[in-house]
Amino acid sequence: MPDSTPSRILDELAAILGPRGLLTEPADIAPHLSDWRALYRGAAFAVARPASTEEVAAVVRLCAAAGVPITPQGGNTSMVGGATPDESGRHLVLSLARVNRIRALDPLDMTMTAEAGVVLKAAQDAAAEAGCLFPLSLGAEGSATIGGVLSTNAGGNTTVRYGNARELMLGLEAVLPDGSIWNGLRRLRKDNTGYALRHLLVGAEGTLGIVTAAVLRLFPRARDTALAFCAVADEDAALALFRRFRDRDESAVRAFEYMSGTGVDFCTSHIEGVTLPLEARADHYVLVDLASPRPDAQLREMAESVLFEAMQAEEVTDAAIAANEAQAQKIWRIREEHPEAQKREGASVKNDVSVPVSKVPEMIRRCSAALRELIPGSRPVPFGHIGDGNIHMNLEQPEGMDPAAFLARSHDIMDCVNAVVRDLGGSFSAEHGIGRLKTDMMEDWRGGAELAAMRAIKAALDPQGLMNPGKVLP
Ligand code: FAD
Ligand code: 2HG
Ligand code: ZN
Repeated sequence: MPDSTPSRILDELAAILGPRGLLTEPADIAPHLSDWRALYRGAAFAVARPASTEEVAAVVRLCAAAGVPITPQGGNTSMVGGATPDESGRHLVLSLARVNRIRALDPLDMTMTAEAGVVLKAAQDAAAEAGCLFPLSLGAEGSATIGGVLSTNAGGNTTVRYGNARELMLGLEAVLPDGSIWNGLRRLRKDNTGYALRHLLVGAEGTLGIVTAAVLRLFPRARDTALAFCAVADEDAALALFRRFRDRDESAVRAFEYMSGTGVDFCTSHIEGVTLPLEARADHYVLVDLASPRPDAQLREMAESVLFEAMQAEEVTDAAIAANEAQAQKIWRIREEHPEAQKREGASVKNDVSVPVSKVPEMIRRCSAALRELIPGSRPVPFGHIGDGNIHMNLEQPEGMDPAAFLARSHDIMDCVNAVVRDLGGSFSAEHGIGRLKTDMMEDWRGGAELAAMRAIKAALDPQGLMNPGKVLP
């Protein structure tokens, strides 16, 4: 650490943050040093927990003057090691957990101004209390924060209807790498005033500054809903069913999720309370979630009619429609528990990929065959957001194989999937981001003019390279 010793920095941090705002004991710091997947274990000399934008700015200014690298952290649910510091011990982890007020909610503007540390579920609840909807929804919503979902441009289950986090953001407040506060909390639907700085920070994974608050878009709440869980003949049938629902009423399709038989088997065998709502097991399933702000939308009737047609066409082989909200939530668990169930089954390698929606069936089939050939006995577990072309093309270890030996093949597995994805015009990183896990793929996929422009932006905004170093850019 140049010039200033850690103890000097610690004194100055303590003066800014007070006793509740600075963690230095190893036991207190430990939960901030590893990721949800346990892929990385880093080190940090302290965790700063500022309680306001001004405190964030003071910490960033101090670090900029002292040359201290910062790892921003929200709910620490990153799937790519994005919020974990490296092993050097030189980093300060900057947790936004205490910058967590909802500053304003306006049902006429249909906006909410929320600070970065507001947990996604709390933002959803605040919108619901005001009779509105904040639609971003993902399995980690009980921990992930507004700052985190914007910094990763998270997608989740409702992208098909409402877009990614980026589309749900109108304005932003951030602390830039020099410690200056940029207040761009504008509640405007139209605002063409030069470069869209807010969109640069969204998806930057903390490498261009610290998001401290955002203006989020709200929507009318659902007054009619219906949820169906279906066994489908194959991947093409899943897509054909998506098209049937979309053609009937695109605006009603809130989520359309695919699951393989293998993944659902893992959930029903490992997760308490998760059961199959159908009579027989199948190799392919789809969850269809319909919602409308119109109380008379008759979505249950619509679902029944579309499923009847799909059954006659032999696309759907069996289906259950939730009778009430409790049943709907129970069915959603089959989908949401996929990451946890895969963890309990053993070691797995994740491939968060996207292809044009029309190519999803081919992608799943080609990847599954190639992966089985690469590692005999391995179990492909494709699942996810088929309605927007983003499938988690994950691979579970063969039964009985040493997990470490399986994980040693991670790069071969990712390369195998990525070769197919590239051939189909897709992306190697759909919604989880690059973090630390995928930096070495950036040159290959985004090299040339695109990566050069990204590096120029990074150098202009963060010339010392102190904001989340080692992430995103190789
Ligand atoms: P963190 O994990 O703390 O950080 C994520 C990245 O953002 C890091 O690079 C960090 O440095 C940076 N960062 C965090 N806060 C700030 C800030 N205020 N300013 C600047 N940078 C910041 N993701 C999806 O897209 N869709 C899903 O469906 C989905 N499902 C998930 C299910 C489970 C069970 C889990 C564990 C994760 C899932 N994720 C999903 C991944 C993860 O939840 C998202 O990436 C989420 O957006 C991360 O939010 P967070 O607050 O936990 O951020
Ligand atoms: C989901 O959609 C998340 O559940 C996690 O994006 C995906 O575990 C995964 O691979
Ligand atoms: Zn996902």
